[in-house]
Amino acid sequence: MGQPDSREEEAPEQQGERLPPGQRRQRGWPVTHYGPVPRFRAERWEFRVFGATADGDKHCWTHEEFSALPYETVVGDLHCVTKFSMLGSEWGGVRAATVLGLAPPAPGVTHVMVWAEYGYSANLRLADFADPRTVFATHRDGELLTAEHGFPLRLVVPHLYAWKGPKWVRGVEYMTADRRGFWEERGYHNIGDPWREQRYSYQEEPGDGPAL
Ligand SMILES: Nc1nc2c(c(=O)[nH]1)N[C@H]1C(S)=C(S)[C@@H](COP(=O)(O)O)O[C@H]1N2
Ligand SMILES: [Mo]
Repeated sequence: MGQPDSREEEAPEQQGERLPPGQRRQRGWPVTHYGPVPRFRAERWEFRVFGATADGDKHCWTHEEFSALPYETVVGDLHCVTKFSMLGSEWGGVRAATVLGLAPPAPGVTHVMVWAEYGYSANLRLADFADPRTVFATHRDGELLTAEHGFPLRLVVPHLYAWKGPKWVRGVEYMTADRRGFWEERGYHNIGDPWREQRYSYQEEPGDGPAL
């Protein structure tokens, strides 16, 4: 399963500092998602940016076009709210910031909804989406993603719980107000910062999210 992880050799204290509260380190890469794994059909696939774009238009990329966008790598951890963390993967793909540059949002945009196959969605604050660590990944540690892990494209937002990173992602909606995504409507925290242990919606404070 993948290559040996050079970060295995980290001192335990360093690993500890990288583990958010209540998380334990998982070796290997489990598969976690709701529902079936979609089948990829290149000719039917497109990536869409829509909603409150600066020019009012939808922006679409075919799989071939999206694959030609600048490829960058980001080292980041994956923290599942069910309490395991996979530390130190190198994610390769297109930074969300690149997409924002190619399809700029209108001035009033504060949040985005990231959409995936079968209607899975996750909402993010614009700043979390624009963060340089946020990447639409095609690869992990130099290897193409497998179908179970989101091939052909998944979002990785290393500084938030992993449900904020849809696998099989198909587009982004720019929003001028916040709206809850799939898990955020089903009891999970609207923001999902693992360092603040924002797991469940009952922990939300005023201003953290729209009324349930
Ligand atoms: N489309 C989709 N993406 C998803 C999910 C899902 O149910 N559907 N689950 C999320 C959750 S809760 C986690 S922990 C990660 C798991 O990614 P992995 O299976 O590659 O480890 O995917 C996230 N992305
Ligand atoms: Mo998760």
